[in-house]
Amino acid sequence: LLESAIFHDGTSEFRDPMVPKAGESVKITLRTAKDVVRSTVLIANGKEIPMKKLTKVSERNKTNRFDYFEEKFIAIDGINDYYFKLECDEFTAFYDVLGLSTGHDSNYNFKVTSGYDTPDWAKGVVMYQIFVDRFYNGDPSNDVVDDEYAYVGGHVSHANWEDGIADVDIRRFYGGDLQGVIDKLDYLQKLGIEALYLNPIFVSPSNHKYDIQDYDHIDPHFGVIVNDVDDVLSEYDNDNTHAKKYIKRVTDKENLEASNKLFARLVEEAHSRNIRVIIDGVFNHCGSFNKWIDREMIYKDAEGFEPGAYVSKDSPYRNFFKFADNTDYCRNYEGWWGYDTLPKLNFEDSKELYDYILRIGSKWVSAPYNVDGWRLDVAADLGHSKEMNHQFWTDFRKSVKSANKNAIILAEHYGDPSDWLQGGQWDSIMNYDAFMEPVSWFLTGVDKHSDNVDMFLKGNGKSFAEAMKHNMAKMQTQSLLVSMNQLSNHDHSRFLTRTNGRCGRIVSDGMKGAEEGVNIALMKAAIIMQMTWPGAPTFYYGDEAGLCGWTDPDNRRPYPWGKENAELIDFCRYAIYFHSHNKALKTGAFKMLIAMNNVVSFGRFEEDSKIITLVSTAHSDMEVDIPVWQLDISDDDTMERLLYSYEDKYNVGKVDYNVEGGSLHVKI
Ligand code: ARE
Ligand code: CA
Repeated sequence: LLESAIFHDGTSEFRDPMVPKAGESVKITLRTAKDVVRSTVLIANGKEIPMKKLTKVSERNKTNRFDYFEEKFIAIDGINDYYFKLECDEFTAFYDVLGLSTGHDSNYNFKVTSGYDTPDWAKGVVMYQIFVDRFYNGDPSNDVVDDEYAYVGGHVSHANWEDGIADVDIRRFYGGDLQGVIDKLDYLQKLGIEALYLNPIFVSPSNHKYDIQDYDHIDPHFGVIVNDVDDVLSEYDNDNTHAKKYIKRVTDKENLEASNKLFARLVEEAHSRNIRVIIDGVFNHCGSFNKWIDREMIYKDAEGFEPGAYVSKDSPYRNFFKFADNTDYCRNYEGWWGYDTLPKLNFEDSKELYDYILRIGSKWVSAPYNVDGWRLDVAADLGHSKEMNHQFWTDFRKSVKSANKNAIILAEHYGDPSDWLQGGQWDSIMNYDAFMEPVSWFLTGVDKHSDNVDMFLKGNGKSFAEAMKHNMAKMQTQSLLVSMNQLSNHDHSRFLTRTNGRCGRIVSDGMKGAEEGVNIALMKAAIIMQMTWPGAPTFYYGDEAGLCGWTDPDNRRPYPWGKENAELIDFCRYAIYFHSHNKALKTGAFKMLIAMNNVVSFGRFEEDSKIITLVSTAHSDMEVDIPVWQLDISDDDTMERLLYSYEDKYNVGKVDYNVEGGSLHVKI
């Protein structure tokens, strides 16, 4: 009983303020089962503080099943940690982020770092990720043309949107651009999107733009081309010696200025619809086309440019990189994961580079661009040492937040992020471990790459709940509430494809079948979990329209305009609507209610807003009793059904349920 009733987390009803300043007093509330616990002690920052039991029946104890204990502690500078000791008649127990136990491990203290808050707008915000080249072509005049330049040993070319495939050839461009995003803002607003996350948009030769050529400018192929020349490579030019068109396009001042202006307009138009915009920050490495290294010798003969680090050992940018030997034209430099198109930046040896990137960090979140934050690429890789890495992110945060205190900093990170989430560095992460992966295993039995299938994990509610509990414990509440919760993105297979329960990657002979045997009901269940789980639910463009795809590059197919799954889009719109209109789904507390084979149920709650999610992966009907009393829902309450995913049907508020004996009886 105690185990089901006990509750505390870092949300505002249980910790006030949620994030204290140093020296401020923090009120901690602990809920236990009625008349089970004799006394409780709050152990905060090593000090034992006996807690007061509240005597008057409060609004949040309608069921009269709980006791509430309260006490305050004074926040120290830095990390505050705390847990609870409970004295019961027959035993002593402890309560921490993992729950109730008889032996407490200090790794699992509740934690809150003084002053380490995350932007309120980002808590539970509904985001939409756009891979710009593949979203919508709003301006054909800026499209990359056939043979405009050479990239990784071949010529670039223009692809046909109607083909609908993501060509294995990464030199193919579909022509999507910023004007296309502006043109589709109506669609996104109607869908209910509250923030956009754009994959890289700065000048770069690839369609993904993770190899940045110029951090100060939007790529004119995504922006505006005012000045152009008519010239393309001949069949035999496999370097960029004659790439006049490309060079003109990406270095012409007017092109660059017009492109930056268009981006400022995009952000302005998004803001006028209450849609935020965050962009991709790739700072671990730049691209080999960057004037700093200029391996393609794009800038070599252009006016007003210093020689790049590849062109000359005396280049002013030489120490922006690490070279194996001290010669001109040295191909031997460090690249990210060995890719020579992604030369690793050397923050250790160049203060100039360090300051340059910090300036970029603040530039784009300031006027006239006013971007609302950064997604940081391979953030844990940056620098050559741990010390440099943490130092850089500490300074980066200062630079960004002092320019725009509401900007968010979300890092791409695989594995345990806690070293960066203790305050002063990132706000949160792209949430693989405490969202994408467990949800994928539970619903589909397939991992996020579509590389492994494990039918033991499919429908294994227990292992789902355990994985979630441990991984969520690595984030403070204010980080968790802004974590980017995705089902798919540009590095992984699309969720809808994973519902086919199969492995597969694009291989040289072409792997087919990304849409064979997919299961829309599972996709909808996933969307419901995403919309009700703590964090910022983030769609990957096209997922809402039924787009399929194996991992990179097949996950980057052009958006299927005119061929969307309209019913799925409609479903997403409802799901987003409920998310946005129930405060509990943005900032509420989270409690797991059922975790057993095939069935998972959890609740979110805050004041009067209480949402229960029930998911079953079973192939037959079953009846489930959900212990909703754990959210203080009483037998006098009627619960309204909001969304239903089974067999492509959903309805809104049409079914009411009665609560009996503290449980909600549901046939699913
Ligand atoms: C492309 C092709 C490759 C090809 C290469 C060379 O996809 O197959 O070999 O080109 O021509 C960007 C592009 C990619 C591109 C890559 C290199 O988007 O399309 O590859 O640049 O040119 C790990 C990292 C993680 C990283 C992923 C991709 O930890 O940081 O791998 N993600 C970011 C971006 C990428 C981007 C880069 C990094 C480079 O989001 O889009 O790639 O800037 C497990 C592991 C993870 C691993 C993950 C992903 O879960 O735990 O460590 O992530 O798998 O596969
Ligand atoms: Ca275009």
